[in-house]
Amino acid sequence: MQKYDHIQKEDKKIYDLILAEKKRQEDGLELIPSENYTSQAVMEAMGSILTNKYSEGYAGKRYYGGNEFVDQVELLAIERTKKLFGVAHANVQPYSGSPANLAVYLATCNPGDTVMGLNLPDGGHLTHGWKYSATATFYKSVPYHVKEDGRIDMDEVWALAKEHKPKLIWAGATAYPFMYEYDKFAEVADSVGAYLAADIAHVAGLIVAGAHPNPAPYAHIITTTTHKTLRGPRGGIIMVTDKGLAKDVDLSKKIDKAIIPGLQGGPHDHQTAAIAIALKEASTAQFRSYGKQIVKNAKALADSLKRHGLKLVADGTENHLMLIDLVPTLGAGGGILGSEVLEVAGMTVNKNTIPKDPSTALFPSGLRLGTPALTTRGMKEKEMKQVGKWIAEALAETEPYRLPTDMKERSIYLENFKKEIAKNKNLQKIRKEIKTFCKKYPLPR
Ligand code: DSN
Repeated sequence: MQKYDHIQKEDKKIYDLILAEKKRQEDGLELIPSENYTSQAVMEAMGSILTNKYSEGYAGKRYYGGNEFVDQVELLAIERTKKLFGVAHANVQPYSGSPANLAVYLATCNPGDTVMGLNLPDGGHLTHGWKYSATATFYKSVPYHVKEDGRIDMDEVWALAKEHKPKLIWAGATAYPFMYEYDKFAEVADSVGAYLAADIAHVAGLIVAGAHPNPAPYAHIITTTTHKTLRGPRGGIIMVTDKGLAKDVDLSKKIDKAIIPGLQGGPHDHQTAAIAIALKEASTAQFRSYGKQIVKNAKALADSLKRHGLKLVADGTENHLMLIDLVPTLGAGGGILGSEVLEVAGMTVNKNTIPKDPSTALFPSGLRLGTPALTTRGMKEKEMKQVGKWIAEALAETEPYRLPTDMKERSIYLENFKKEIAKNKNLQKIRKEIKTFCKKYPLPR
């Protein structure tokens, strides 16, 4: 395990906080579906001397000298991306997923052009045109939605695309328990002449493992973060497919220009090296079985939750994540109560809207959870049964509580609720059991 001797000498406060966070990650169950544990090799690259360098521009065309080695690092990351996802071009410089997506708008749209993406409360991402995001300030956002059964309403996507003639359509989400139907999105985008951008941030690792369809034959552009199921450092990648180049021969150049000079300055070379390492790791047979196990574990966890009486959006999952609908047990807005009790019991999830949520995005009625991080720790279906049981037992402790509808009452109520559950004996018992259980599943060494 990584040592932090120098930090200990230089800055004891930060050292103590890092160790406390390390303990938190070791002792608890990480169920946030967008989080994961990177390898030590990835972390070493993140802490390497590459962080000292400025490299504005691209390999062979930098604005600064001294980039002969950085060029090779970046070219390796690019080649590995192209091979792994079967794409024609890759830009590995986006600082993370949101700037990667914004660069796609810059490359394909003019301010005011119409774009379509999944509505945020329906599971979509901020950068797919949510009303408070820059992507809706500078572009005309026409969101599409999911149906009662939780699946994307493709009839609505067709109707909106025909009516509004978008320049860009996003396929992707952050809280969607189904596989993405890239082929169907391609039919719509092609029929109205729109660019189709697949945001695969959540499922990139599953795609590489063959546990989810690859959008490369259907989309013009693919974006991803590198730190979710792909298990790399925090970062982003934009890919251009053969189909993208067939639509617009200059698309790769437009994407590269949108990143620099359009949006960013110097790339984070230490991050690029760590991404390259993660891509190498992701090309192994071991990673393929990891990705497949994520999905098996998600199904096992969903089954366990249902057996213990919890309601799931879409009644389960086809990928790495699921959404618990708390309306039957906690009423509207119960997500905050659910996520707090789980936290006290040693399980980290995030409160999330559910389709047609009767409450708001700030006080949603569901919980989003997934299996990428637990699978990295080596847990399998058997362990998921136990995790589901703990989740149900912990959520049962919310029984006496209901979120007040009056907004003023809410903050005092939540304050008291947090004080009470912090002392809850049943939650403390689960936390202790989880801590013991976690010792058998160490973080990557
Ligand atoms: N914040 C990410 C997630 O949790 O899904 C999306 O960017």
